[in-house]
Amino acid sequence: MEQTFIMIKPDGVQRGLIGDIISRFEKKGYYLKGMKFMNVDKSFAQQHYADLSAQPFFAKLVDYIISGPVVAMVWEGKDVVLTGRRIIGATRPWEAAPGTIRGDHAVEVSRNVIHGSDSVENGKKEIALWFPGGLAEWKSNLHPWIYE
Ligand code: DAT
Ligand code: MG
Repeated sequence: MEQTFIMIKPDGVQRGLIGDIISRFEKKGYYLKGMKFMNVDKSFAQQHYADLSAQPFFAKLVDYIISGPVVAMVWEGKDVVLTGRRIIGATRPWEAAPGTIRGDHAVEVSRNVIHGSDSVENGKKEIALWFPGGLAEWKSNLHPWIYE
């Protein structure tokens, strides 16, 4: 089973979307394996978005991520990386389909509410960065009702 790193960005927190977002992953049949409500500092945000450091919007992106608390999570399940990205919707909210998180709740690319890992490999890196202390271990009793 795959794991992905999901973060509700400061705008998602301020706008009261935490419950809605968690619900979508929970109801789908994925398992929450880690969750922290926290502020991140500048160097941590720069590390998380290191791949984008050459982009013209990098400084603005880092300032946005450190502008308030975020919800950092690890979700586990079959194909959760790609399917999680589909639940989140396109990076640019005007291209995100209705029914996706960004399609339903975001307008601007620079206020797009949520982050999700874009590959299994990057998911592993991000989980190691955000959850160095490890993850919760559990399995739902409903597992056989969700997975064959
Ligand atoms: P995603 O978050 O969908 O994986 P990404 O990794 O390409 O998208 O970019 C990371 C974040 O950077 C994205 O969620 C919002 C911000 N961003 C991307 N393109 C931007 C742009 N042209 N202007 C401002 N912010 C941008
Ligand atoms: Mg990305």
